[in-house]
Amino acid sequence: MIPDRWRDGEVVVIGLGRSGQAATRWLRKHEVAVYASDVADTPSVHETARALTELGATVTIGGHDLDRVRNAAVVVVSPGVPPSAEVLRAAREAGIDILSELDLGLQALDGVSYVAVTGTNGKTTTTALITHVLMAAGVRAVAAGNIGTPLSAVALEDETPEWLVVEASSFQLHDAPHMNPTIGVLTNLDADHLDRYAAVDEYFDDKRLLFRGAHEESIWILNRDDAAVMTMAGDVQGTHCLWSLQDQADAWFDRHENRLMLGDDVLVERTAFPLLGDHNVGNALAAALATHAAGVDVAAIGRALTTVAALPHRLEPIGESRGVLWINDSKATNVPSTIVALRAMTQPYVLLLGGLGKGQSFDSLRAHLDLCKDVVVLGKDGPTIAGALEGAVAVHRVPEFDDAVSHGAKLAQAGDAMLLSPACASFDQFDNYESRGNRFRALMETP
Ligand code: UMA
Repeated sequence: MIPDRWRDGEVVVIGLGRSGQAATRWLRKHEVAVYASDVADTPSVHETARALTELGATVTIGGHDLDRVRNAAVVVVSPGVPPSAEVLRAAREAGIDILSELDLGLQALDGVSYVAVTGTNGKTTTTALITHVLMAAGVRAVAAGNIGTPLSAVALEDETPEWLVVEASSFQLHDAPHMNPTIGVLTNLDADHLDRYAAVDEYFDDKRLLFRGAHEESIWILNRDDAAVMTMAGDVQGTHCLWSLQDQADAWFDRHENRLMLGDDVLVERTAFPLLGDHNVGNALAAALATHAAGVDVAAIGRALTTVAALPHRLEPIGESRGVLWINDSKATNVPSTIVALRAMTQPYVLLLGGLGKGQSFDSLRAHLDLCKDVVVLGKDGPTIAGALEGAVAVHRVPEFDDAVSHGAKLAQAGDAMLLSPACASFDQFDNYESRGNRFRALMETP
């Protein structure tokens, strides 16, 4: 798949996180000349630079050589680099093609059937559920993309999977002209990433790119309860399969009988599916439709859904301390995700909110605090959240994360839950949401 043009010149890789490293390794394995660079100048980027230099790549850190970028055969970009970055502007102005690492991976894995999953929330869980069901049915499936393993890293493996399950973020879809999944899933659409996009429509435009390769054989798995999803998918070519929590659909939740259905067939009793919250019922219905379309029978899907575990940092019950159930939902980095968690709660709870907001309003949280006893607000945007919740619930302002957790733990009583579902990114106090969730767990274990 490597065009002669790339071999004649130099491929430029921007960003040396997981994506940039995997892309560089894959290109070097195929003996393509690579110039890779990162604006950061940290010990870990130094270590990456050393390893990639050993493979024959030219690497600079602490900035990008824009002249080299302007002469690239193609630019491969990491998802964390915004289109507005100077380096990408320079490439665009010089007329250089820009591909996301995801697109490079799709090309490298050409011929492998794949499910692509996108949406504002639920895409990681849905990706994991689809992979779990396929694997339980004996299919060699691999989850990749935004869920953590770059596609180029999958392409580096000796064994090619039978099915790929690709979680695609809007950032990755932005420069992915080869996106053309066998099965595509759109979980839901809501405002997000307003720190990167000037307006919600711009963000939705990137999500729409899931459908860019649509053709008659495409299969689309869509959330019928989400009007924005139905509008976006509208008359996209291919077969549309719908799931609903409200009404009968191709896959649906029979609330009366408390069971998940695929058409007229019972998939699984709700009580036998271990994940908390209606939203996870929706994720399971989407996964059931996707895996059924991939050839797994109803009974095997139902069995597999009884053996799933909560993903780390996603509404994950992590243990009990003095009769209080601690729930780690650190992955909830936006308001809609936190609302989903609040709606899943079935016992009184103390809520930890705050961190670095993404520009959206926190007012909509007020309507979902029925079982919430106290809110502890923390981090850079804690004061904004406190202002938004004023009068709706008791609010305690404790800026530092550790102090906020120990304050929350003092407020919670036996029978309550302690819920970390921050509605904010973690970058004001942590490297990422995983570190924040891990710290929460550590504080539970050593009160
Ligand atoms: N950088 C530059 N120049 C710039 C700007 C940034 O060199 O002008 C550098 C940064 O210093 C950084 C790198 O570019 O080193 C960007 O790396 P990255 O953030 O893309 O990191 P990766 O490790 O490659 O992780 C990415 C995804 N990160 C983002 O989308 C922000 C990971 O999703 C994904 O798991 C991984 O690829 C593998 O596919 C994380 C994420 O937060 C989980 N995703 C967002 C979300 O879920 O909300 C979209």
